[in-house]
Amino acid sequence: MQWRALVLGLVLLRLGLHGVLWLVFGLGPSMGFYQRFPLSFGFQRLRSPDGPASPTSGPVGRPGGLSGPSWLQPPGTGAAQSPRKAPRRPGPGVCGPAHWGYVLGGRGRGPDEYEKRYSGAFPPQLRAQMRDLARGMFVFGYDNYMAHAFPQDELNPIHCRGRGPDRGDPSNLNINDVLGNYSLTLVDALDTLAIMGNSSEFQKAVKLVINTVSFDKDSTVQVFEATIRVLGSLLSAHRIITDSKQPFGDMTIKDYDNELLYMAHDLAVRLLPAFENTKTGIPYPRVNLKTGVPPDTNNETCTAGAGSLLVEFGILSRLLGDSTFEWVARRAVKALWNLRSNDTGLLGNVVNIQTGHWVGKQSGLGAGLDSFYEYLLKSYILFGEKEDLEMFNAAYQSIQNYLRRGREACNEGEGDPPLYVNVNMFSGQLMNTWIDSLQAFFPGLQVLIGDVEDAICLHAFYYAIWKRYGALPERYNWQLQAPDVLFYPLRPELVESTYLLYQATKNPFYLHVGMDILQSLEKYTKVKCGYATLHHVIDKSTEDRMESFFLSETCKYLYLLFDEDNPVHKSGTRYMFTTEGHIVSVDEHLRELPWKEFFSEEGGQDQGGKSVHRPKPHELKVINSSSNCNRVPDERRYFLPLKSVYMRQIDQMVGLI
Ligand code: DMJ
Repeated sequence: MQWRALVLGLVLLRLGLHGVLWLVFGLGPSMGFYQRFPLSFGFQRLRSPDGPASPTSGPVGRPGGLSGPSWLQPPGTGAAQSPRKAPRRPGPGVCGPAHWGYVLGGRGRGPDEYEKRYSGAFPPQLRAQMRDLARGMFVFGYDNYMAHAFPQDELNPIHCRGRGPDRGDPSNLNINDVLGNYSLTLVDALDTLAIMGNSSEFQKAVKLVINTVSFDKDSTVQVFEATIRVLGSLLSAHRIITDSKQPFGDMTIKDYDNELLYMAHDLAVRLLPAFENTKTGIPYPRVNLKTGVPPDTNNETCTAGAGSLLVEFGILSRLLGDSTFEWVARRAVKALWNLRSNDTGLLGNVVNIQTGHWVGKQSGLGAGLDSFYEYLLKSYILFGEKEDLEMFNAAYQSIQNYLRRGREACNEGEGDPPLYVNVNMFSGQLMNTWIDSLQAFFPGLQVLIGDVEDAICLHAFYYAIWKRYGALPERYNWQLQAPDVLFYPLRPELVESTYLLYQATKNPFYLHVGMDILQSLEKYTKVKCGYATLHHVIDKSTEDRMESFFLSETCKYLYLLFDEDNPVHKSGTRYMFTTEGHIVSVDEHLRELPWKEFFSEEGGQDQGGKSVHRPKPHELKVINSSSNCNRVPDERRYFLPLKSVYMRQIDQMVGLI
């Protein structure tokens, strides 16, 4: 007994020490550490109890002893029955410089040295230099897209050509899900132009979009991708144009007549067939913009794809005074929510939209689930619907209970630093030993709910991986200490979290992180006509693709990180970022339910006896504070009647909200 206790004590001590060393090695954005600590990065390669560390494919069983990192251990014995205790929370002020000296320096190193290096001032000239570098990065990518690729969807930055849907191979979903033959990169980049204060290019781009982009295309796209990249961008730009305060400079468009809003409506109506003929209310993953759901379509969708439409659809509904879009998006969220496990409260990553059967039982924070969680919270922030917050809170608790492994607090106690792993949604058992680069968005979401302490830790883990490769591999195996999937398509998630953590802490450490990321992007991904996907994060070979989110998110967050005085940061303005990084101002206007009044009247009167004009179902009513927004021309190409099936269902919605 005594022997066991002694061995256990020694192992715990070693793991605790390991954790400190990991933080020290993983976090330092500049040279110096390796001389002082002649050990390799992070944890040693860990072995499973029966031999070499197991590969990623296939479930990894619970090890028999303490031979693996604590991330292998379920949160309690019999995971589904033993939720993790609520994490300890730091007291106020713990995230200030002293805290940072502590984290960066590790116990016993004394905070001063590290505070000096990372928490000291980031000189204003350097900040301006980095801001200009980020702007230059955007401009180089954008100008090359306009010169070599527009009106196609994407830029092939190595061969300086455009790229559209892969018509020759409809099964090439990697391309066809996203590229709809609608000048995707231009549309997705609109609000970045505004945020960078480039009013002439913003105005030019908006006019180009109005005059040249059409959704009447024989393109089968993913509903989610079209929503977040295109619909979201159109709505964001529309709000920027019609904002009476014009904080980014003059972004108004002469004779603007809500064209972007009508385009958003047109696109959304073309996406609506995805919500028809589904027994659960969970939408089909893909639609053809001309013909609706393809006859041979798949009945399986990922949770994030089906359940992260509420922000864009809700904004559209509230701007138009037409509840249809919000209703279908909300119905999808609720249908998914009702399918969560009774034991763990977790959702899986792939579901059959007709049977409600979970095809993918993996629960995690990355691919397939990421923005589902994000939009529960962001819908609440935007629309103030309490049920969204309740769902988010319950989901967050389940995540803490079953996905979070490692020590309880970021900064103290024994064991490995916290990590969120992939588990079986029903049992809570570990399913594999990788995390993906999409999960790096999560610290940013934690900032929004005030769990800054935990956000700091998870962000640090991802930054440690970035430092090792100068990029984030698509999947990283934390047990093997090696990438499982090697490409990096210029994703924004780590930059996004870095930016939000900087806003929350104002700690210059995050400026150093941003500078490091910016410099590696310049070094490894810049090619002749733009920035290229890294095919292999180790040998740094590239692929000829620049995804649209590079301009709409990666460059935007980098720029905002260094642009302290940007209008987005001014007090009095409150902006929220959609999952594609598009800004939406959070204001009371979006918390109104225009259709409440619409549905409350029978025979022309509302509940208070006021007479109300009840529009016909096909009448497009624009609700907008700006003066030129109430004129709705009769013959618009974007004018499409609502399908009666939605009108019938809308009555039920009144009861829901
Ligand atoms: C973007 O399209 C969005 O951020 C989305 O939520 C996740 N994937 C990409 C970026 O990686």
